[in-house]
Amino acid sequence: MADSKEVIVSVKDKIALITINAPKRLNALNRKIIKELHQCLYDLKYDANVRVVVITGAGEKAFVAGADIKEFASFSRKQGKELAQSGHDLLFNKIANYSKPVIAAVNGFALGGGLELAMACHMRVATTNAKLGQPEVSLGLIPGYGGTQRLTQLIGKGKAFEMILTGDMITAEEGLKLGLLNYVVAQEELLPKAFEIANKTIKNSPEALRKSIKAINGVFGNIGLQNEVELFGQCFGTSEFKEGTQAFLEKRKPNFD
Ligand code: DAK
Repeated sequence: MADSKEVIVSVKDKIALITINAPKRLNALNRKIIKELHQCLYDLKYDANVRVVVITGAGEKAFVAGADIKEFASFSRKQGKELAQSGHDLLFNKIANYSKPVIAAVNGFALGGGLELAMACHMRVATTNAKLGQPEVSLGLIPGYGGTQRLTQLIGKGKAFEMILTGDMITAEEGLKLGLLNYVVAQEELLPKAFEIANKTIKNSPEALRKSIKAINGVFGNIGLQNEVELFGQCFGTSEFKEGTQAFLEKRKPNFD
């Protein structure tokens, strides 16, 4: 099984716990982490001792505060599109279509690619201090890992427009009301609650679970995701993307006038 410094896996009582372990940069996703997560999920898929997967972030501040802005700030339009596609293929669609239930245990900020990761999971439990948002427009980008599609599917068009176009974060309580989160609990209850749900699925037929996931996903097509990849790629190479990412790195507000 792939175990490394930035992605840690432990298995107990048929539940695999994957921890993204880069708390100094709030568990921001870079290419290395995406690859490691992909490898873990691949291994766990064929591990007969594992019936359900829980994904969380290290520390008490963030689940994942987005894709690693330092890494993607220099990407070209071509790289942006290619990497959006490979991110979908390697991780986000893999999770959404995984043959075993996947639960996100959201322990703090879930922003941009972090919220997209949580939304690719089949269920989400969060701590009371969690903050959820798609702030990509402040960087001159659109959500590129399925956010325009999965957020709209989960909370409806009106609220998805509001979250994506304002880039505002919402609280865990609001996320619960909108149906973006399944449960909100205190920090110390996060993993116990995720494991409680996991255990409820474990007692059921694995084949029926696999087919249920497939059937539910069948409600939604893939055309929207393809469209998102194309539009996301177009954002790279624009002067607004340069300004947005530069402003973040320089710790100032962007100027899109
Ligand atoms: N990337 C890189 N570093 C990050 C980061 C991120 N997304 N988020 C936080 N950090 C780093 C900070 O730079 C800081 O590092 P140092 O300055 O200490 O070296 C450290 O984590 C602690 O963060 P703060 O000092 O900012 O902590 P605060 O409590 O003051 O603020 C915050 C917490 C979560 C509100 C703030 O860190 C923040 O606004 N973070 C950025 C949120 C954000 O905009 N996330 C990115 C959304 S865009 C792609 C596909 C998809 C995407 C991109 C590319 N391709 C296929 C190419 C998706 C894009 C996104 O996710």
